[in-house]
Amino acid sequence: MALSRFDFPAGFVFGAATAAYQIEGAQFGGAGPCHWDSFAATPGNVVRAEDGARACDHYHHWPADLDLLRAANMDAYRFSTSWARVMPDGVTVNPEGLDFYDRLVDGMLQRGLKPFQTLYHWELPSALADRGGWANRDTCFYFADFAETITRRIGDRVASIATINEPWCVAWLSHFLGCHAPGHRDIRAAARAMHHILLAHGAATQRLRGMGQDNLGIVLNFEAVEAASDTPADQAAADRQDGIFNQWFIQAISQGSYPAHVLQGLGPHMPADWQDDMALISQKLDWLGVNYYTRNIVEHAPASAWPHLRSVAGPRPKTQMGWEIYPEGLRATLTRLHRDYIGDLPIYVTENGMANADEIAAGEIPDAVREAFLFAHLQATKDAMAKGAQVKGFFYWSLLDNYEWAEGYEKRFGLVHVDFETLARTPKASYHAFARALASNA
Ligand code: IFM
Repeated sequence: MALSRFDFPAGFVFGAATAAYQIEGAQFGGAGPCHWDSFAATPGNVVRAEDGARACDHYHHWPADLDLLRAANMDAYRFSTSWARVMPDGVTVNPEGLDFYDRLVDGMLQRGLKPFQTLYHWELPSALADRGGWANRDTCFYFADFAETITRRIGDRVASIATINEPWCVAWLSHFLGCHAPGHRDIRAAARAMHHILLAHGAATQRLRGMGQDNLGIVLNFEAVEAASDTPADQAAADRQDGIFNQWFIQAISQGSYPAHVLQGLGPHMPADWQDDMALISQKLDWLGVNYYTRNIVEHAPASAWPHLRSVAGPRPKTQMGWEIYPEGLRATLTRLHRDYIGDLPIYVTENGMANADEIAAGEIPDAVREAFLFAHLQATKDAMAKGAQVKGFFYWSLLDNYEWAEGYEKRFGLVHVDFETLARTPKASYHAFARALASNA
């Protein structure tokens, strides 16, 4: 039998997540250009060169979108506030941007939804990208200014604030692998971004604490890393991947250090005196956000440069992204964090979901595969809680089909289908199943 909210402790928070650039429509409301606009405008970076100019036009459809959350019996909405909307050149305030988030937060409260805000979900203003973006230390302190500005406007009404969404994507995926904006493939830029994104988190957290703001956290992504074989070479490759993806950020935040086996590769490229920043990076947090999607099976790649590794496909069914469906990895991630890093610090599963090639048939979208995915991961969350992990909430990614970054609009993660021509929203079968599970008489 499917789980319901009554299988979780009273007060456990259920919701869905989105991010500004992926849904709002960057052309509206005086938002400035961000590095995703220029990345998408460069041939070969994004499927069909699509960008977030219109996206789901949530900028104008937000009341109906919030109604969808409420009608699904959700308790909370995880959203992000775009830096480029609030400060189009990274430093100068756009009053229209502040007004938009003010209305949005009030709209959540009017519907009984707790606002879970994320400050940085990847819209780096182009003016700051021009000055080196996350490879430039100054960006961290401009970010703290942005954090202060938006918090002065809506901080009195949000339930929680996350500084950064998925530092691994901001730093490694975007500066080493070159898959996301700004599309660099450069180990020196990557090492700097790996450190500066954490410094930005630290600087913003310190600033917000100084203003008396509480319930501050960060959202990290984790994957279930496994070695392709038990050879020492493959085991060591898996260890390096685990170090870069899973250990680097949480070890810095919880212990004030970086994993030694990752520093072997990144050390020569790190910014000067990085050790001096570790106290700021590892200051107290109120909660940790965990995004989990899949397993990554890794083998040694002898002919390539450090970190000498590549991924191989796993045997399980895959999502539309090609990501292997592996719910037990979520249980293992949550229990590992509790056991090895954060003890009883509250955890929220801030993202978990799957892309599927959904199609409408007679007004219905029978995405049984997503329903099974969702409930398997809720069960994995519950299993981790039984082992002591202090999980306090779960957010499905995503409320709406949206702009899936380098994949454009092709990959559909939503509980709600979006027709990108007409912008019509149609709840899928998984939306209805989640709504039933969250009903107070479920
Ligand atoms: O769409 C993204 C989101 O922006 C960050 N986490 C992963 C999702 C799926 O790729």
